[in-house]
This record gives sequence, structure tokens and C-alpha cells, in this order.
Amino acid sequence: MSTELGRVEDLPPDYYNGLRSRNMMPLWPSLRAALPFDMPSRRTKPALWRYRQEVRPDLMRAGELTPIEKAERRVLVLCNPGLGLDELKATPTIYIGLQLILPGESAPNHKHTPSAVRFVVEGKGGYTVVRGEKLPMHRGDLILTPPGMWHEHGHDGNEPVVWLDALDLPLVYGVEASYCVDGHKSQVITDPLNSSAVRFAQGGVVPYATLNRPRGDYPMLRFAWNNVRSTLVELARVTPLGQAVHLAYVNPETGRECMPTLGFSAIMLRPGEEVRLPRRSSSAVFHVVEGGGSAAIDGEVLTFEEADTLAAPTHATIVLSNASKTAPAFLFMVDDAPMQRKLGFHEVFDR
Ligand code: GTQ
Repeated sequence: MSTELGRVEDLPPDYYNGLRSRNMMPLWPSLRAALPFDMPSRRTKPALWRYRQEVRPDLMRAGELTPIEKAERRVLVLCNPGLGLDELKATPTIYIGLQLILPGESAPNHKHTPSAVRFVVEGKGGYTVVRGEKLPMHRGDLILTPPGMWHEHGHDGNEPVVWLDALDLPLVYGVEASYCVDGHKSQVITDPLNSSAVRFAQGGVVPYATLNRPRGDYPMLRFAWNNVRSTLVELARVTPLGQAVHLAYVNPETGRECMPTLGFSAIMLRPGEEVRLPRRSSSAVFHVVEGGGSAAIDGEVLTFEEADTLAAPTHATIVLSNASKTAPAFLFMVDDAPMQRKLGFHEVFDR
């Protein structure tokens, strides 16, 4: 098989320009770029956004500069420098924003084609209403707003509330399918008790009626951090050192991923622990819930603290280390493995 393929310069200019004028292109000069051997070409860089020194001050300033009515969603978007800032991408498929809502403010009801989740970073009293269900936002809680589901945010407390938004916006926008519908008015809260989180509070047992009805797509909309954290601590007791203590957020009725394109998981690093994650074809974002340490992403070492956020390209080698010899560290992880699995090309490599 030939490895040196013909170049544009090898073609008569009038032929090449004629092709272009008729909206055609020869494949062979671009074939190796479109389908490189063995490893995709990646523009995404290993990246770190520091919360305390950088993101938080800028976000609080946005709170002073831009009233909520002028923002609808007051969000600073984490943009991967390798992908160009205007693309609003942390990775090729993952959008990450940090959203601020101040006491008394609300973000109006709408729905859209991209999938979204919220992961709460700081502040008490925030809530999101999804499908008429009022979902409290405590630090570390994961809240789902599936595609096409009405959602709005509010605030009953008296301090700034910040959460991380993760959306598959780059993917949905990329296929020219991204749009939003304005709800014009607030939802009626039909479920003030957040009953979907109550029903599935304990893994392994589900409400009996679940067995007699078709699988609902999104039976559980909020995953409380205190449950996830305590489950990680228990899982750590039965996981060999050096192997990742890693939990996936799933649909409790199916045991499969809880959203269509993006995957969500939580990792505990035991005191002093270093773990090499299996290398995977999916891209990922990490958000530090508790503790500090470092991430070596394709060999680039990034030092993280609580509430920092990191991005890793597809196919990256990732080694996570806990800097503390006495305290655990906890990370929330977003990846695009569900999309890759559905498209049939997700891979986990031996090394
Ligand atoms: O809160 O509904 O960061 O619609 C981007 C788009 C948040 C939201 C974002 C959104 C939202």
C-alpha cells in the first residue's frame, strides 16, 4: 500500500480549480489528515481553570457588571485554548460553563435540544425546577436537565450560588440541531419534594411499580453528593490500591448511562494515592470537589485545588495524584463516552 499520496501541487491547476468551481475536491491530498494512522489528530490541549484565583473573581465581577435580565444565564464558559475561544468548547463535544445566581435572582424557564447537567460548586439556597420537580442544589449535587425538558433556576438563599453547567452543545450545534424554546412563564411546581431522588435513594432497590412500567428515560433527576461521597468512601475499602475508586451516575431503572451523550462519574483519590486511568478514546473534563493534587494529562502536569476544572483530549494518558498524605480527594468527571459507545467506536486501551 502506498504511503506517499498525491498532493494538490501534483494536479494541473486548471483541473484542481475546475473541481473547486464545481464544488468538488479530490480526497487523496486530504486523506491522511482526515484519517490519520493509529491515532486521531487532536487540537484539544490539556487545560486547567483555577477557581479561587481566576474563575471566581471574574464570575463575581460578572455579577456586578451584568444584571441577570441582561444575561438570562450569567455564565462564564471554559474554553479550551487549543480549540479557539469562540468555539465555547472545553473539549470537542463538551461545553462547560460556570453559572452565578445571586440572592433573589432567577433564570427563566426554557428548554433546548442540547442535554445539560448542573454540578453545584458553592452557595446555599439555589434550586432548579425540571419537569415540575423542585430540585434543591447543595454543593456537589448533580442535576439533570435532559434534552427537551423545561428547566429554570431560582434562589431562596442569601449568598452567591455557583454551579458548573455541562452540555453537549458543541455536538448538537455541530450537527446544526441546537435551538431553544422560551417558556414565557414559570413552571408550576407539581413536585416540591424532589420525589425522583427519594424514590431511588438506595442503590439495588427501586419502587416496586418500576417493574411493571416501561423504562422511563429519566426517572431520577438529582443525585445528592452526600450519597455519592459516602458510597465512594465505602467502595475505597474494597478497591485495591492503585485501582481507581470510580462510580458512574446511571439511570437507576436500567443501570446504564443517565444521559444520552455525556457520561458523569465521581472519583475518590485516597490519601497519597496516584492512579493511572485506563486510556480511553473519549474526551473528559474533571472538576475538583474536595482536596488537591495533580493531573498528568499526556505528560503535562497540572496542579489542582478545590473547585478547579481540567480538560483532557480524546485518547489521553491521565494520571491523577492526591497531594495530601492524610485526606482523600474527590473529583467529578464528565466524558463523551456515551456518545462514542452509541456511535460504536468507544475504546478502552490496555496502556
Ligand atoms: O442554565 O439552562 O451554561 O441554557 C448554557 C445554556 C446554562 C441553562 C448554560 C443554558 C444553561
